[in-house]
Amino acid sequence: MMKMRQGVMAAALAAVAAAATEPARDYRRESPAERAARMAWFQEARFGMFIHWGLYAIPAGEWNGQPVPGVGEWIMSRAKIPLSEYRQLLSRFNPTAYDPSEWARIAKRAGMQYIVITSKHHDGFCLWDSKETDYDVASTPWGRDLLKPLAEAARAAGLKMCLYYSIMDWQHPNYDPLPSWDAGRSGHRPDMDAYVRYMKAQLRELIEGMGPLGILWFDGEWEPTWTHNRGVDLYNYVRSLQPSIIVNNRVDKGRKGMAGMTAEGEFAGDYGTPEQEVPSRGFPEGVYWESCITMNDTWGYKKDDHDWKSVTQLIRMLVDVASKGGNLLLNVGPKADGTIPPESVERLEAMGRWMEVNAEAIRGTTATPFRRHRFRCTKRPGCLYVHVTERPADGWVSLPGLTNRVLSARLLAGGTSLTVGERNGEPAVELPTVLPDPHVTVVAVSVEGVPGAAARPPAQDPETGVVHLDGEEARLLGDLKYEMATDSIGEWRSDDGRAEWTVKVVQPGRFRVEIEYACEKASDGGTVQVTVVDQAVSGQLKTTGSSHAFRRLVLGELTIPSVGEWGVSARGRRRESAPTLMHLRAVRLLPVGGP
Ligand code: H79
Repeated sequence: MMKMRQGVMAAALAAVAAAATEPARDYRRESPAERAARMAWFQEARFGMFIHWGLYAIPAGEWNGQPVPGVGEWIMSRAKIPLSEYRQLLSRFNPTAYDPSEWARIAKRAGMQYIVITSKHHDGFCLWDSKETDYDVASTPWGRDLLKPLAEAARAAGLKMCLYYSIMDWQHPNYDPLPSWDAGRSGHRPDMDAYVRYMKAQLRELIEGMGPLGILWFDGEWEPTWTHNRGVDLYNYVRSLQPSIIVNNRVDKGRKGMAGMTAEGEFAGDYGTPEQEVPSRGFPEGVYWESCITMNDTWGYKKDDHDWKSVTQLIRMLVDVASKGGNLLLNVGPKADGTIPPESVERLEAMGRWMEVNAEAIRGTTATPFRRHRFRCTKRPGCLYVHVTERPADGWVSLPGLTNRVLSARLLAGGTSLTVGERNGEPAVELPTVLPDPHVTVVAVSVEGVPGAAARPPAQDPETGVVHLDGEEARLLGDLKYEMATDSIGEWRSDDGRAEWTVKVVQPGRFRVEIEYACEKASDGGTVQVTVVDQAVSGQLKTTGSSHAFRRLVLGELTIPSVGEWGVSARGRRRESAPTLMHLRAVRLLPVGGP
């Protein structure tokens, strides 16, 4: 819809006049307390539903009878479809089975706390009746807004309504650049200032029409025409319309690739957005993040994508994310008829059954107190939750370095109380002979105070025999530095850098040595050497594509002759003229053969 009523016009002019007299406020500056209060619901939620829905659900991954590789919502780009052709989908969009209350029920029953739906994806199609364009749901046979009814259903179910909005737009006549595959499109006049006015008008419609919203989830910010200044301005604009709103970091240019966290600097955005990955560890308090993940391999519905993650994988992913202090935004891609694929619904129902029993170990918790633990853990004042995925051979879960007095322990499933004792001088809890939940069995350990843990030096896992040495725990010589952003040791700029560990070995024997590393293209071809006492193993480092993409490399085998404390060190040689050697995340010694 495009007509502008006179009242609306007058209101818009008044707003412009008011904005001109008021000093612009920079919403990036707020006190830690203000920020924490604004982020509180997000921090507690831990689990939300992402919904990718639009015209692309109609072709569902197939164009002119041919399967199109890649994610479904990118079909316009992947199949190089001109707008003149793609827009014909408008006349076929009629989701007669759309039932927003059912969607809200599915999310709620899964244990989710919020919904983020694509109000407009990269293709530019708008799921509400926008005054600013005809390229919207009002121009389809369905003919009416899809978002407000969902907002109402979500709120009725106690869920926060949130919107995704793509900055990149393959349809708008002023977006810059015009999509490369559609160079012959007529009437295109690149003008980012005009396009920004369009975005702002739409965002005002959304916030004023659907509000109050939980999150505005921007995306498609990576093209060079989108600048830091524009990002800051848009962030402030959105916050000025609803000061309490949460805005993800893709509003600005600070996002670091798919790892998604925000770079150092004055970047706008309230939280990091890892995409299709979970960070290797958590972040300091006050750093918020949310991993967005698909259940198969596409965001928008694709009829041929059957690569579904299992319920166990999904539950363990939620636990992994919560144990690191983040949120999981799990995607569904509804079909063109308005139904969520049954494979997604089944999985969400199973997650819901798990959450019914175990939600207290997820919702409202914070990250594990342990630097390193056999199992994922979460905590709240008075309680530590251990998410057990496998029964240790001796049946005890040990809590090395726990600083709190343990009062009691029980399984969340069934409430069975468990024996509390000590193992190897550390507090421990005895598990039943059979774990009741094949996905994750949660042990709730009641403690005095807020669960905390003292650091423990690296030690061999007494059960598996594995020695795991984290980059973060190494003593570093030369210029080496541990970098939190990549969770690895970097700055291997001269060949005298060395990382050293001392590890307590309880089961000596033969070990296979492997490293976990990343290596950017320019540094391809260095060598790395790991030494234990007088034995060395080494290997060639091939590029992993970037300093964020980690891979394992087996270096060889060596023997640790006896029980005791042993020194392990890693060093290397760069290829001549290479800027650096690698990023080293971990060294592992894996027992080979029998014990
Ligand atoms: O909506 C879903 C996808 O359609 C959208 N984001 C999710 C939530 C998405 N679009 N593109 N991509 C995901 C992948 C894009 C990756 C790249 Fe980049 C953009 C590679 C180069 C530019 C991001 C920014 C990664 C590196 C820089």
